[in-house]
Formats: sequence, structure tokens, C-alpha cells
Amino acid sequence: MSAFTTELHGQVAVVTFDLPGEPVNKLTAAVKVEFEALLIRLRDDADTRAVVLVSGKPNTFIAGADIEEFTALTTQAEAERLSFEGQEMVSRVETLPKPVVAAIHGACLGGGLELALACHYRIATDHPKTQLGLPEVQLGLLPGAGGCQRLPRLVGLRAALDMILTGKSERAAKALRLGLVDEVVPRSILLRTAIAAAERLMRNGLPRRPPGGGLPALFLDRTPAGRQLVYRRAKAQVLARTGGHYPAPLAALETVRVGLEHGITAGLAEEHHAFGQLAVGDVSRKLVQVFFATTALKKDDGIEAGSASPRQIRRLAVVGAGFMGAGIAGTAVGNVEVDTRLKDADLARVGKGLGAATAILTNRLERRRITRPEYERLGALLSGSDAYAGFGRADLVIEAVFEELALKRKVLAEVEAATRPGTIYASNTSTIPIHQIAAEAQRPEQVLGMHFFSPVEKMPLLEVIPTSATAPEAIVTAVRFGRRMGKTVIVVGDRPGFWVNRILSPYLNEAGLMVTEGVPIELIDRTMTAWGFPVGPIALLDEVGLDVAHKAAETMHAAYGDRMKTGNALDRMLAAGRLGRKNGRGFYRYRDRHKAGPDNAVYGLLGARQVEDANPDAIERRLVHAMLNEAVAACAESVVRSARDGDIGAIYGIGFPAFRGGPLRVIDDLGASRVASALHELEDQYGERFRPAPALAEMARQGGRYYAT
Ligand code: T1G
Repeated sequence: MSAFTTELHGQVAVVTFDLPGEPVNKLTAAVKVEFEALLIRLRDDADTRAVVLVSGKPNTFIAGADIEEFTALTTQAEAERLSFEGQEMVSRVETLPKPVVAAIHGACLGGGLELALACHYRIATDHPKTQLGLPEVQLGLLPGAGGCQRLPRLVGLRAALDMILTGKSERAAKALRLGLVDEVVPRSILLRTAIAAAERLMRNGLPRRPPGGGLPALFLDRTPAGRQLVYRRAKAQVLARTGGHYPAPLAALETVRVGLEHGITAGLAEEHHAFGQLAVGDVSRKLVQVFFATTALKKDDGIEAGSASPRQIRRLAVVGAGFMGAGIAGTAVGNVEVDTRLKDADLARVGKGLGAATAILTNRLERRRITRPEYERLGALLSGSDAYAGFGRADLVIEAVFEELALKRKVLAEVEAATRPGTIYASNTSTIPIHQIAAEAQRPEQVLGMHFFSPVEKMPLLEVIPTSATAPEAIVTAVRFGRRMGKTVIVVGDRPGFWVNRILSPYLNEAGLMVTEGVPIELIDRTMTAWGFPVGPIALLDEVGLDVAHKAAETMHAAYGDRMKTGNALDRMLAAGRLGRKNGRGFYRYRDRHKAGPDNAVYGLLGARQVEDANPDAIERRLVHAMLNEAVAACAESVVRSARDGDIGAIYGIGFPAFRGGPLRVIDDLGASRVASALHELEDQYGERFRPAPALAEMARQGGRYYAT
């Protein structure tokens, strides 16, 4: 069945792209063949003097090349050819002797945007689902159908690099400001406007687009010297962001440079050559696996499909107006647009929390993600109280009070008394088992955990933790609500620390032990950022807060015994009044809340003498294997339902390096027996906390893996 239908409106051929049987339009090999045949027909059809390309999908223009198709390619030559053919197809649009107008509603991404760039005019709808971007670098690729050549020529070098090197998408309003689209219209008049534009181009010829950007662009975008400056700065930024672990952005930058400095033909050749290299590389393979795992999780409600329906959440209440509670409230209002009441014991804290929640909206307003009217409307959804007034109307209550079991039980009892029987209660606890919190609950079937990560408005993961008593309806409601908040949600087992803090704890403990041994703080952190983490373990302790970390460590030690025993580092730091970033004094010094460097006084405080010849490889080996070993143990206890959930949880929860695929992929790549041997060596050297988990020893014996491929 054809992917394209054509209807003549006067002398304008309206081509509708609607890939049969697919939720989105993708550029497959078959689609390319059909589209190129259609272009020839349109070229030769005397009745057609202009073309409009529109999508038949509800919220997608074109989602790009078919990721499944090119990941099936095995050789660089095949991948290079796929890119070359994509370039050829797109060029045939640009060279069609009749104007082509792209009428864009919904996701216009990757090859979809590259196709639109080759059209002669672009109109986008102002709908929130309309996003334009070249996300290829997020898949370890680069735009391989001419995007690296056309985008810089349309919007300027700096704006193009900003999109290509990050893979970020832009909404229609920003796209218009950039010159990426020529008009933005409401969805209802998109087709009519596109046909009118096509007729105008038929009459008046193609639009001339004077280069924009003012004086800065005159030098930085349009002179070789200026562009050299831009290339150098862009490369430095990429390396600072990626640590050199991700080849795609660097290859994309080089492809853009070649095209601008040596002409589009050279640029296209560089583009398909680089695409071929990247597409068969391990980093791209890993990032595509992360993409498909994330996509699959969008449809995974954590319960047997169809076994329960989610309840509608019209009103949310959050208990605890601290950093996390305010973040949850602000993100819920901003993303779900739900009426949200923030409650705390005293009004001063409520006021502070409302301020922090509103700041999330203000940040979006300043970044022009929302308009002033939207800002006012969303802000009006927020309210606060030092009493449970209004909780009787809440459909979901999220508790985010201090990590104290007795306090959490008290709040649960108060909330149950103030809410309806059908109200769902979620604790944002980071380590305390939910069944302990719910031990005296009147309605345990409504109680579960929703563990957000800090800062809530930025971190993409949510752990939903049901107990054995939690009703499936409560689970699916929490999962769907978390997804509407913009989170990737994994449903995890009700064991202390759940998944992310379970695997993080031995890693942080080991780092703390190293500091008491005198291993330089900066060397520890630099070693792990070089390995691919966004921040090092010691800096992470300061970020989380040493009091919070200490509380969590106590819970984990009580639950798992000496394997999770922490040294006395945190005790001594707290005794000295050091809380980390939050009070400007931790393992690091802070100036105006910015990290100023390690505080050497810490070594004295911990009774440690700095070691001069600490070995980064030994640091990496200890810390990585501490985490891998715990991941195996937690998997064996079914803390996660699959290796997919475990890897996605680590990547989105603690920034585990995505190019490595996650802790369980790392174990598969290294091989269980090699990991077990390394742990035996570490056990001999540092003690039984490194003893391989029984499940790992078994995997080593059986040659077991977590993934089939
Ligand atoms: N290829 C293959 N499958 C895709 C796909 C794609 N490009 N995009 C989506 N799908 C599938 C997805 O796996 C899911 O499948 C279903 O469509 C619905 O997706 C030459 C080489 C478009 C914003 O990176 O960001 O172009 O699970 O649940 O929430 O330079 O999908 O139903 O079987 O996510 O409405 C670049 C990736 C490709 C865009 C829609 N393009 N897709 O989100 O639906 S590389 C991308 C998305 C490229 C060129 C290069 C999102 C979406 P299933 P969904 P959604």
C-alpha cells in the first residue's frame, strides 16, 4: 500500500505522507524508492506547477530515517551508501523544477527535517507537538541526508551547530526566529496556508532569504576567520561536554566545516563517509539500544497490560515543601498542568517552597518555552498551606518529607485521615522500603513509592515502588502520572535503596573510603568523569548533601550489613558542620555556591595524609566493580524486572555513561568471568565487601549474559 497519496488543488499537488501500519512516518528504503518515483511523476506532470508535502499522521511530520533499518546494517560501506542515497533523495526535492512547500505539523526530526530543509518553503504549526530537530548525535550518528550542509546555510553556522551538536529540537516559534521555517500558523489552517504559499511561489518564484544575524553573524558565520573561531569554540564545548567519549558531535562539526570551507559537494562526501563510520560503531549501537529501551518503557505501565486502568489525577497534593517537594510540585504544574497544593508544617517553609516551585515556571518563561499568559495560568495552579485543608479533593498525594521512618508513618496517617479512600499515596523516599512506611496504613492498597531524582525538573528518571499490597490501579496511575511529568519510569522492587541508590551506595562508600586513605578528592572525581560520569562520586556527595547521604547510608548498612558499611568520613564531616553544597562547606570549598576546588582541610579532619602516587586505574577499578557487583546482586533479587530497566535506570538516574549502555551491558561486554576475577582480586586486596555476588559467580560458571545481543 502506498505511503504517498496525491491530490491536485488547482495546480498544486498536495502530497500526503502516511506510512501504512506505522504510528509515525519513517524514511525507509521502500519509502525512498516510492518517493523518488513520485518526484519524477510530479516533475513530468503538466498539471502540477507546485507541490505541498504534508503528513497524514496525527502528531508526526516525519520521524527521520528508519532507525531499525540502518541498525541492521553490518558494514561501513552499507551505512555510507544509505546516507548517500538519503542525500540523493533529498537533493531531488531541492532540484525539482517546481516549488515544494513543507507543511509541518508534529515531530519533524532527523531525515524528516533534512527533507524539509530541501523544500523551498517551510510552514510549521504552533502546536506543542511540533518540534524540529536533528537528534542524530543522540543516536551516535550525524545528520546524513544533507542536514550538515543545508542547515548552516539556512540559519547560520552558530545556530546550526547549536542544533546539530546537541541534537536538541526547537518549537515552531524558535524555528521561525532562526529562519528554519518561513511561517508559523495554527494547525487548522496549515494546509490552506501551504497551498497559498505554493501558488505564490508559482507566480513569484522562490523566496530570497537575506542572511540574518546582524553584525556578529557577518563576522562569525560569514568570514573564514570568524568561522575558524566558531569551530574552535564548538569543539572545545563538545569535548567539555562529552569528555571525548562521543565521536558523533566531533564528526558532525568536521562535516559542517568541510562543507562551508570546501563547498557542498565536499561536505556531502564527508557527511556520508562519516555517517558510515559512526553507524557501525559501538557507541551508536549502544545509544540506539538506549533509544529503543526508552521508547519501550513509554508503553510499559509496570503491570500486566490491561489488568488495570489509570485513575485521572485532577488534583495533586505534595507534603513537604523542601527542595524535592517544591521540585515535584513545580514540575507537576509545568508538565502536567494539574492543580497542585504544597503543604508543610510551617508557612515560612510553604512560602519558600512555592517560590522554588514557581521558579521552575519562571525559568521556562525566561527561556521562552512558555508565554506570559501560560506562565500566569500555570502559576495559578499552585497553592500552599500549613494544614491539610483541600486534601479531601486530592487524587494523588506525594510525600517528600525528611528521610525518617517515624515521620513518614505519621504523615501517612495524617494524610489518610484527610483524604478520600480512593486517593493514592506516594512516598518520595529514596531508600526506606515502602512496606515499612505503610506498615500501619489504613489503605495499603493505595500506598506506593514514587522516587524522583534531584533536581526533579531536570533528572529524567522516576522509580515507582509498589508493595505486595499495592493495587495495580495505583501502580498504573503513578506510572502514567510520572510519564506525564516527563519522566522515564521504571517499576522497581521494594528493597532498601530500590535500584539506583542500591547500586550507587557501594560506589559512594568506596569513594569515601578512598578519601580517608588520603586519595586526592579531585583525582577520584576526575577519574570517574573521565570514565564517563557527569560528576565524580565525591562531588555527588556534596550535591546530594552529606546529611542526606549519611541518612541513606545508615539505612543501607542496616539492611545489607557490612558490604554497605561506610567509613567514618560522613560522621566526621557532619560533626564538623559540613553539609556539602547546601551550606557551602563539604568535601569541596564553595564560593557563591560555585564549587571552588577540594577543601584540603578535609584530610586533616578525616585523619588522612594525602597520597601522592594514587593510581587512577586502581580508583576506576574499585569504584566501577563496586557498582557492577551490587547491580548483579540487586538483579538477582529482582529489584528490577529486566536488564533493560536496570541499565536505563542507571543511565537516567545517576548519569551512568550512556555510551557504555549501562552497568549490565558493561558486565556483558567485559564478560561475567572477567568481572568475577577482578572482584576476587579486589577482595584479596581490600576485603570481603568485594566478594563477587553469588549470581555473578554463577554467571561466570555458566557463561551467562544479561542480553542476547
Ligand atoms: N525509526 C524507527 N522507529 C521509530 C522512529 C524512527 N526514526 N521514530 C519513532 N519510531 C517508533 C518507535 O520506536 C515506536 O515504535 C513508535 O515509532 C512510536 O514512537 C538520515 C539517519 C518521533 C518524537 O531520532 O523521537 O534520521 O514501540 O512511542 O512518543 O540523518 O518516536 O510503537 O513499536 O516514541 O509520539 C532520527 C526518534 C533518526 C526520532 C514520536 N530521528 N523518534 O514520539 O511515539 S536517524 C529520531 C522520536 C536519521 C538521517 C538520520 C519519537 C517521536 P513502537 P514513540 P511518540
